[in-house]
Amino acid sequence: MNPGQFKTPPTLPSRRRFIFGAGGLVIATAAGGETIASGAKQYAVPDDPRKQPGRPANDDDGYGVRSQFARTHRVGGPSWALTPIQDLYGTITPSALHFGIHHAGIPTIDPEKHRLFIHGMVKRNRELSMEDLLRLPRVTHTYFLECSGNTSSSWKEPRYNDIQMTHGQMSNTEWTGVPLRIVLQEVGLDPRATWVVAEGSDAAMMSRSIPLSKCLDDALLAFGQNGEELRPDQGFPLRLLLPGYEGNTSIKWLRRLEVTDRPHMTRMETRGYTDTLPDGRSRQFSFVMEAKSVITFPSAPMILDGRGFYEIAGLAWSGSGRITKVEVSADAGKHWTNARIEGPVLPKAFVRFRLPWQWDGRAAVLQSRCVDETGQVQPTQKELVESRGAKSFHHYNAIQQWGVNAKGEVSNVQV
Ligand SMILES: Nc1nc2c(c(=O)[nH]1)N[C@H]1C(S)=C(S)[C@@H](COP(=O)(O)O)O[C@H]1N2
Ligand SMILES: [Mo]
Repeated sequence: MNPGQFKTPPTLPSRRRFIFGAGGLVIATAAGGETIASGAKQYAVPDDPRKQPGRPANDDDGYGVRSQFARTHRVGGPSWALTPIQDLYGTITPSALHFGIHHAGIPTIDPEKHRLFIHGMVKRNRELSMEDLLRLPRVTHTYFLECSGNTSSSWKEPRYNDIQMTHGQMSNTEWTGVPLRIVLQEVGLDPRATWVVAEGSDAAMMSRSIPLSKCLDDALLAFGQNGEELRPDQGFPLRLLLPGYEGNTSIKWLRRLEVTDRPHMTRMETRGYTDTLPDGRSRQFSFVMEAKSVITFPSAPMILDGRGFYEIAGLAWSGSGRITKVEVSADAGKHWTNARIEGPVLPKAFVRFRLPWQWDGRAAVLQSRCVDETGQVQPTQKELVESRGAKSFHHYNAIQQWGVNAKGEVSNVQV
């Protein structure tokens, strides 16, 4: 982890007074000698630029490199890497910072040799090369991807005191691919078909059964990630991308689709990604990700640099469609204020919400609560545990609470 990695944004010096103008515009005024304008030192002109020749444009192998001063990074282990959502500005997850969950490592696949085999209850079996797929009509859409194990540590104590650990298994990407519908229509479906089993070509041959209705709806055979080819971590050269569904179903390194009339009961849908309910029954095939939001600034383990103005910012999303409302509370849920949602508001994609906040230096509890276009309201921890029980692991979408103490230390609390 990165203890103490947070710095107050340099463009937002603390200990300044603010006037709230018409239209919610926040205008800063000088208060004593602590503003940017008052300190000539802070405007120091760099050393003679002629003595610092710039880097040539062609010294990077044709693929850009980030600033040597940039520090934003994933954290993880051999089978997982977490997105640093606390450090990202807008809604798009840079590909190099996309989280990764790999049940048997990241395979190296030559796209020229890769094939997608489609068989089962179809009129014609087909084997498609990447070249075949790249000739088909394609679409580009922005969708979030969230592992249904994201925030699972919050079902019980102790909880991680770090947002990257609690919420880092999610991302929002501009995906490009061929609608799966087009390929299924091309092979011709047996009218009795109801499911499609998708299999990856990693060592685990990870497979999941997907309802045919989803495959004919917005499912993508994706090869593009934020304008370029997929990263190996994300399934290069080809993955299934099921918008709004739990991340596990978006099979990476996709090599086989078997059209069937029943689910296959694979390991990832029996032993994994299934939850035990309070009455002992199992919640299985829980595909759609629930409405969820989280305040990314401030969040644990940041430390606020004194009282004054801060912009609360966060992300909200729902696997059922568009986010319609995000409310923020700074007093543990007693009062709620509508946050500003930045458009465009896309279905099954992150939205960024923001709300100006004057911190008075006293202990506070920050929360965000979202509503989606189907009317789904993000539940409290208590409501969620009451309905799903404490034996659940996946699909944790309760309201996140960040406690701020008088020293400005932000921590993961439940009040
Ligand atoms: N073939 C294959 N597909 C896979 C996985 C895998 O291990 N192998 N991991 C799944 C899980 S658990 C999740 S949450 C998502 C994560 O996608 P990402 O690694 O691109 O973030 O991919 C899914 N698809
Ligand atoms: Mo996952």
